Amino acid sequence: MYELAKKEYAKYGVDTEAAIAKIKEIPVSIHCWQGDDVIGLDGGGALSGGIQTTGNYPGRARDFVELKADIKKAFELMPGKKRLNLHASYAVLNGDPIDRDRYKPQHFMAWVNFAKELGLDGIDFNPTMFSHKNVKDGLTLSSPDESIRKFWVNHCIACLHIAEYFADEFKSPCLVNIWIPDGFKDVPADRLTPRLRLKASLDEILACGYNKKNVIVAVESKVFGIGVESYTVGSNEFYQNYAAKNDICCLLDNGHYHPLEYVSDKIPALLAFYDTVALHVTRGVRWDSDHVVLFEDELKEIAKEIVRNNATDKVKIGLDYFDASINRLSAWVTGQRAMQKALLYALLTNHEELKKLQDNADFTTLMVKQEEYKTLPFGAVWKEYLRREGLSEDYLTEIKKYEKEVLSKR
Ligand code: RNT
Ligand code: ZN
Repeated sequence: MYELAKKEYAKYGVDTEAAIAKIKEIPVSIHCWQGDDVIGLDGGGALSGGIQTTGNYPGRARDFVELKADIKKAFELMPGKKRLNLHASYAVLNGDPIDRDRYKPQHFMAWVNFAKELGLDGIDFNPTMFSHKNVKDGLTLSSPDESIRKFWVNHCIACLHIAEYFADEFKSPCLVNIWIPDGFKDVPADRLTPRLRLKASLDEILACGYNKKNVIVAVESKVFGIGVESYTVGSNEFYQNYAAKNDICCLLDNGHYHPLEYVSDKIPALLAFYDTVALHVTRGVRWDSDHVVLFEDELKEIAKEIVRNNATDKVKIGLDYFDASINRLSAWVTGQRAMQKALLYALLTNHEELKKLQDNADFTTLMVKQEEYKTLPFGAVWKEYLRREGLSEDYLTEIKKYEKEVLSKR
């Protein structure tokens, strides 16, 4: 099947071998938080901040040991180059009565050892500014309470130093993504001052003297959240301007825009100005519901923008979804494989030819060719890629076995 597919793609000027070689180089950062419904290990308890997991499928990882075991099993079933995306709330405190503003590299040493054991490419990081008592009236970095605002500034600074440690350990830059839940349920009386306080907080964080070569700071905007419907402090315009003026990077989460806005279209807009663009790939069903990523049209478009603009080094791909209604390992693997499929699909396209058709205004041929691509034997190349990664299309049997032997006993 692969040999036939190879010939078929060659007719379009596509080298399947080159595509398989290329996809192996593109790292995808996999979120640790799918495994435990975003609860974390530092005692934050219930998830807050306008994000929600729904469902009560048995087998949630309840501690570090269980989470590690699940990550290990899930990662074994994922093809390609992998990074681990950690939230600060996954600190391994071992009883240390320390709060988030004083977390140190030592609290993440066990994660570094684990990631090395798995042979991962690196670790990415996220300050956790939700599920904590110091989220006061729904606000963190934009809080009018100076001690609250300061606490979260210090948390972010602590995270930047932990990120330096990750980068050193893996000899690979660490992306630190700042997302805050701050906003208001109903019509605000003042939309500017909270943003000015957020701006001041970000200024203070960035002035901490972190290693800019090793640590890439990103800011993640959002249009609304549950309970934060009327206004978010960290809006798209706010962060995009902040990032541009302060030489940091924007993180685009494709669940964070109006449903008729597309992140696939935002990626090239930002690539015209930025060296780095970060992504949280998710799947919103009617709202930012964080469903498992599937091999769907918008995901394909996102991957195309990364591949055809030669931006595989510039776009930092991270996954961000959490479904508690199904086997969590299947959620992890299905989403990561969908991202890989979309990348391979984009690599199996003769973009130069299609771009020429556009420039020559031959939109008839462009439309017809783009339709033809959809029925080329993609599945055969995907299967071959999996085979070379020591995997097959069937990951469910392995996961069901793990569910029976491990998850069902929790
Ligand atoms: C929330 C943001 C944020 C979180 C994770 C857990 O809407 O997408 O990135 O999902 O940090
Ligand atoms: Zn996100």
